[in-house]
Amino acid sequence: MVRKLVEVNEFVEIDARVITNGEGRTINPDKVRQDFPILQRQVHCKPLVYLDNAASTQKPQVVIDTISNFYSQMNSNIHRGVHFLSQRSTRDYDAARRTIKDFINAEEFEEVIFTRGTTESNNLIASTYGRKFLNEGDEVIISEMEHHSNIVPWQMICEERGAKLRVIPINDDGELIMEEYEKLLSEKTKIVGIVHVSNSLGTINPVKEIIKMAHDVGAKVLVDGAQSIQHVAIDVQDLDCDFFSFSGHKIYGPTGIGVFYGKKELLDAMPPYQGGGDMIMTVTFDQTTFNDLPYKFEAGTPNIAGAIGLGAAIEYVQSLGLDVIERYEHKLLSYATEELNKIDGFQMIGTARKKSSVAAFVMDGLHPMDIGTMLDMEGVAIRTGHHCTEPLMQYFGVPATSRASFAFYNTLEEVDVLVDSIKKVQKLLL
Ligand code: 7TS
Repeated sequence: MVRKLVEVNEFVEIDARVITNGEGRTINPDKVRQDFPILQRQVHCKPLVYLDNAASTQKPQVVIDTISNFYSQMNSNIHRGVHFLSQRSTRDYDAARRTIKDFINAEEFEEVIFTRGTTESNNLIASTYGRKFLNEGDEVIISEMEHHSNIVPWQMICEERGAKLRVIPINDDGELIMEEYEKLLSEKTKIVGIVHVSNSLGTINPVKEIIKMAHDVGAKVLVDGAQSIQHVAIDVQDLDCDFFSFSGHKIYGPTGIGVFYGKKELLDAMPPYQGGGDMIMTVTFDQTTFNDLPYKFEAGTPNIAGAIGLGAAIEYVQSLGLDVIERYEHKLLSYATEELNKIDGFQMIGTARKKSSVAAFVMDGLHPMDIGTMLDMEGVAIRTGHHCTEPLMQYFGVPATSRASFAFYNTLEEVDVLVDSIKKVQKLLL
């Protein structure tokens, strides 16, 4: 039964499973699951329990339909034709950029650049901003919990430019040691690259504070938002980040499309990433002048259907509301943490006070690969391995973990299936 709601943004649990906020926005898992066709399927004759959302999320019907409609009704290249289809696809491509601008609260349309994903975004920033502004003796700070895509591009550019890579250490709960970060900062620091939410631990880092501290020494900050964009409301102006990167496929959109946000004055000062069509104003054999933002960074035919599909995904998320999503997922994670911790021999890797949607663990006497393979036979999809964070695995002294990662379409009952399946594996293998 729905209780009377008094205050806007007050959260109310209608029953054990459904959450609504003061504006009447509701996450009812039974209802939202209907939007995702793949969630209705079976795997190995068992209902699919999809808990690999940190790797990639499933797509709602509206995203599938948007992509299908693009190819069946609108397909054409953008920015190049006077004909109807080209103008329509250009309009929708730009509309998707506007949707993203509003979603992350960028000041300008031109500050949202389409890429292939977070990996390409991070590489783009290192290769353009890094190559132009890093010099011998400068320093780049990253953290011990970065994804390889926010380590390797910086390692490569530091080597090329004679700069030094410094690393913020973490504690045993998987939280950044902020005092150590403060000690690393100096006038030599030019760039800080920091993950917002760790894909391997779920830790939510205090990015606003990190950014403020970096700015105090004159450094610029890239926030890797691959794991935050789908879970936490992002306001790039409030964060005051210089760059923010994310992938479409982690926020219920298509693969092969992503975004890099940058402050306009920095984008203007940066050289292009790739040369080719669309990124130029004029070309002669002597000289090329570059196009305006955002096109300066979008050489060649982009992933038009992907961008439009991502716009649809973000509109879908907005229609649900990130505040209720966040609240619902918090409830799932708390329940999962409580129930998993009751299993003998279970050890959570990543016990930060502020966490989002990730339960990574090791089990006494069981290899993560065996856990993942046997859970799969129960229809439960989790991820096992180093999750592209090898230095983090080295810190915890494990070669790999098992990781269940949640989305708003997961249910408390699916957490029960996960827990029961792990116990079954123990019974069979120990
Ligand atoms: N940064 C973080 C924090 C990530 O979690 C990932 C992907 C990336 C960057 C790279 O994103 P991509 O879309 O360019 O590949 N993380 C994962 C994961 O945890 N399991 O599979 C991919």
